Amino acid sequence: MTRSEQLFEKAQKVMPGGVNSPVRACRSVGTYPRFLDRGLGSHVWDVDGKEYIDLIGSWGPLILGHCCEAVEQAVGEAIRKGLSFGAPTAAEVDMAELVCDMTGIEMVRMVNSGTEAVMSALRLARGATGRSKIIKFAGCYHGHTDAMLVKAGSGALTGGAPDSAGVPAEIAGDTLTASYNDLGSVEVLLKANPGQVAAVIVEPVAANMGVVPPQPGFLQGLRRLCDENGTLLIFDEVITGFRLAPGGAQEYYGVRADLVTYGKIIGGGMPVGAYGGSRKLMEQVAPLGPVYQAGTLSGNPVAMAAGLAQLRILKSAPEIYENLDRRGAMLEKGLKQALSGIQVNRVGSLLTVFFTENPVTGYDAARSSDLTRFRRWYLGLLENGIYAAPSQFEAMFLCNAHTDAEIQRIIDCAGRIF
Ligand code: KE4
Repeated sequence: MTRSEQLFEKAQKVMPGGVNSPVRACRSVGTYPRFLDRGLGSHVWDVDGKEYIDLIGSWGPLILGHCCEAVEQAVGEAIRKGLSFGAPTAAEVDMAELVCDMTGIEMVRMVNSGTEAVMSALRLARGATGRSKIIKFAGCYHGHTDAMLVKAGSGALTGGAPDSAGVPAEIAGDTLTASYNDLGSVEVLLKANPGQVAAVIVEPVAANMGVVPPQPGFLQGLRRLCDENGTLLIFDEVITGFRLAPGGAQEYYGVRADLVTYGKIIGGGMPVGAYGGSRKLMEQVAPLGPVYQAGTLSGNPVAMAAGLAQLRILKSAPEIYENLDRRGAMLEKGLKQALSGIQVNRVGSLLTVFFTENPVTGYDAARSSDLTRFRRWYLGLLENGIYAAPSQFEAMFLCNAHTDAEIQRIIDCAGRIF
């Protein structure tokens, strides 16, 4: 038995599925998870000493790679001053000012995960509008807050049904489900629920059904429909924030949301989420306003140090985004040449290979992908020292530490798998 297998055996006795987050269990690709021991730049090593090119990067946070010197140094300095105070610190002000400067939002509140950011933004949208209903999109994932663990209800126009045990039907009933890249499906729901929809929440680039870019006009159309219906537009930028551009998808697509949620990159690898928007909206949040939200470790100084170090580099070096996009394009082109019967969807450094002949512009097309071929793809990459997401419905995350040679190695490997 490998050390990973031994650890997994032990882990399953004391943790549900042996993991602290379901996707890590590798259940959809029929293998055991490789327990990782360390990372450096674009590489990780598992507990058996095997080295991999890392295409997960902790699911997005490590846009500068593992053990980025500036991030490590900032964390080291912060740790020596104390781990947590539960009191305001200068680092939180620096972080808030930097996030507002990079994204164009006026106020921001730090929380501890993307889920918490979404949960808080939804409550704020409901509190600010006095409305209860939320529109989300099938195939988009926004963390595990009850209102987002909802699938389309029986009637297309009726409220949703729980998509997890433990989510009360009453809560699910206030979440309506539309189709990504289908403005008509949003319009129908807004018309069927006049004056009742607090917000539309969307991943500006869907990355949890695999990567599905917004069709031209889709985001602009959502902005228009929300304005016409007094509904708030929430961009869930937990993945796209600070990845597509310093200002995230708002900058990349030139569409402003009313509220934006962040996670992953904002923490530099530490547990950080955030939500923000206009001063008018954010002043509704406690202690100023009636919408309550709180957190013991929100704005934690060590986490702020990591996030600040990473964001400051991203702000100061716009060429990083050109490099990420160039390498993404190189990988996309190479995979399309190496493999047949696939679609490659990419936005910048986010990329997914779908094993289907159909263009993947939405959730149904994504689900038409051949999961048996995907499984072979995943295991073939792993055997060749390439660590990719163990699910068809995730993204590859390129980081600034990936080299052209590594991109070429991934392409060459793809050509050997099939
Ligand atoms: P967290 O609570 O996991 O920090 O963020 C939830 C979340 C919110 N919004 C979007 C668009 C997200 O992608 C996520 C979480 N992303 C997944 C990967 N697709 C995290 C990986 C995991 O669940 O272990």
